[in-house]
Amino acid sequence: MATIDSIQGATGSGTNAIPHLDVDPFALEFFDDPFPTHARLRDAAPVVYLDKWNVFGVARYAEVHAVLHDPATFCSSRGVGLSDFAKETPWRPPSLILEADPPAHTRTRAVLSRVLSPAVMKQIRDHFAANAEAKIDELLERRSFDAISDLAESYPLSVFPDAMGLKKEGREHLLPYAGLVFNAFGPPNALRQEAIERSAPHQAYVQEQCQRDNLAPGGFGACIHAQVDTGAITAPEAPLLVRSLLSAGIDTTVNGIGAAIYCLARFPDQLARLRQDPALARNAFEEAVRFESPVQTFFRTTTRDVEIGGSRIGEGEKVLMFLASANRDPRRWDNPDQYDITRRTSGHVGFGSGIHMCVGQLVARLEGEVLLTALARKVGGIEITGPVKRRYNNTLRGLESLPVTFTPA
Ligand code: OVV
Repeated sequence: MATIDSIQGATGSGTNAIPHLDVDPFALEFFDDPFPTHARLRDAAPVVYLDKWNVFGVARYAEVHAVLHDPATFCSSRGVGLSDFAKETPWRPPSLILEADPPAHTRTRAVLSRVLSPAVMKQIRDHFAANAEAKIDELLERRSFDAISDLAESYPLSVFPDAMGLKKEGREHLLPYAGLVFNAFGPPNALRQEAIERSAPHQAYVQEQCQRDNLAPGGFGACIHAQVDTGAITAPEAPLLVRSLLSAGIDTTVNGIGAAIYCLARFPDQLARLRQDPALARNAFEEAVRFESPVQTFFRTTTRDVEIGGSRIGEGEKVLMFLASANRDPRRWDNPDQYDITRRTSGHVGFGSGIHMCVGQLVARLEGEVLLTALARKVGGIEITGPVKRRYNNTLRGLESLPVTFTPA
């Protein structure tokens, strides 16, 4: 329960006491059903303190948005996980984009923005759409399958590694590597420690595939390396930027697509609405990202004493942003716990917001849109036919198994 740390003056600036909560947002019981605890965190105060990990937390939309939009005060270069890079050695060399602040971030961000631009989406769209249709056709023939392994994983793996320009061999390392990266943002619990213990072969694979010679011409990887020739980045920076796409480009869309299928399976009226109007596919995917928030949390680190939500936080403190909670804050959203594919989703923070907002969001939305478009045209019904199993990760929310039957339209 909330306890009051110190009663300070009720007037004046930045003096509201910050409630301490005994919530562990990286515990398996929390992952099983985070929503009631999100409400508790939001209702406790604009800023809370989590004694379990000695961090501040923001769970309301307004404060999450404020932190995301003040990168000078809430920096990323000390890591966006629990570990403070000013005090601890990172488990891998820091990302040149995720774990960077302006001005360094501005240059690397521009490079990846060009590689994943609207013009590039136009070039890959037809191929991504054809693979989505083929995947839905194949699953309609099988009728019963696992919507996680056979769809949410299988579809991104059928398009993204090829779009990167990766060789065929070794791709089985991609999801374990991403799982490791997202577990590593969390505290030193069993999820993080066991992932790091098993990480060597996955890290070796990724490091090798980031090299210029291992990336096929025309792919995202080769495009990144080509930016060395224009002087935008140095040769040693290119493999690290490829690493960012291999870290963040697959497991995120796996969990985004998994969220969308799980929503449409649980809310058949929304599937019916989507079938009536397949043009809603892109927003149905976006709403699934808001509703489930595949990326649940990120940290920032304060660069100075700062006031937020009427409370003061000192310099060098970790602040945990509950993106998933912001995405269901009733202070911001009508009926936040309803999956509504016609909702005005803009402003959700499932892709973050501000200067670090997902640089791959156009690829994610492309995958989600073309897959849900094919589903809207071809699938008449989705029935959950077996036990739904959750997959546990310190940052990613999604399922291990979702047994379903598709009936044709
Ligand atoms: C957004 C994100 C997640 C994980 C890794 C990275 C980025 C990266 O840049 O490596």
